Amino acid sequence: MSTDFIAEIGEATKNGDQAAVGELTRRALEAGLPVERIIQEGFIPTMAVVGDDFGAGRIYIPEMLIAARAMQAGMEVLKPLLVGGRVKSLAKVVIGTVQGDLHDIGKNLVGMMLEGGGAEVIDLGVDVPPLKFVSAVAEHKAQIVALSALLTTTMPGIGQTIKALQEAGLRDSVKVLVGGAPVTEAFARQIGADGYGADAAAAVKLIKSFAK
Ligand code: B1M
Repeated sequence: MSTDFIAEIGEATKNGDQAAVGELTRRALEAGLPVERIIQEGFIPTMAVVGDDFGAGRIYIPEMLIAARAMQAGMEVLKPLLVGGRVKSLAKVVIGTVQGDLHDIGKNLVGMMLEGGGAEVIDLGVDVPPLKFVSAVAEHKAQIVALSALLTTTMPGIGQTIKALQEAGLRDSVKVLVGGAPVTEAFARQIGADGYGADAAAAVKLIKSFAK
């Protein structure tokens, strides 16, 4: 029975049926499926298929966008369970998708999981210029900056943000965590980040180690 929910959530996400995704996600939770399974087995592989279909020219941007919106409808249902209700903040984290990049699903998931892990998250959204990250770090006295990039063409925005933090004299007071599909551990090291998260769970683990 539980496998059917996962398959149905995947199918409805791929078809961009927001109402069905929301409803199926709610029903899957009621049936006892863990949140992590719904994300890891339902949403993420579906978006990978959507990406492959786009890459192969089988679908176009509108279809990719409606699938993303459908996944977001499901994530809205899961959000209260991911975020929980912490009182004491583990760390203040400024998060955003770098300049030129409009992808936000992975970044939102990382943000939600970080909140769930006890961090206070200041989300700057998408297409965030380096200086906006710098101002937010200064304003909120954040201990961590989390930078997401989904395009190979926007990955340099990560390095530019690190440079802007250096120029503002803030680099030593923050840890920089980076991630996103094209980002690798080697790239993170090369541009001088403090950590690389392959997925949202890895990002939370790293933040916890930074906060120690
Ligand atoms: Co775009 N897109 N897209 N897209 N899109 C990709 C990324 C792509 C791989 C598709 C493909 O061609 N196969 C490709 C990039 C190729 C490349 O550069 N390597 C691509 C392209 C080319 C484009 C456009 C350029 C298309 C065009 O216009 N010709 C365009 C660019 C727009 C822009 O940003 N300026 C574009 C547009 C879009 C939409 C707007 C239609 C939509 C985004 C909607 C939205 O986000 N609100 C979209 C989508 C949906 C995708 C795919 C299909 C799915 C992305 C996603 O949400 N995945 C994607 C294909 C793919 O990734 N397989 C694709 C689910 C999400 C949970 O995973 O974001 O990877 P992800 O996050 C993961 C990890 O990466 C990690 O944790 C998450 C999982 O736990 N993670 C972090 C992410 N950030 C992290 C930060 C961390 C740590 C971990 O620490 C800070």
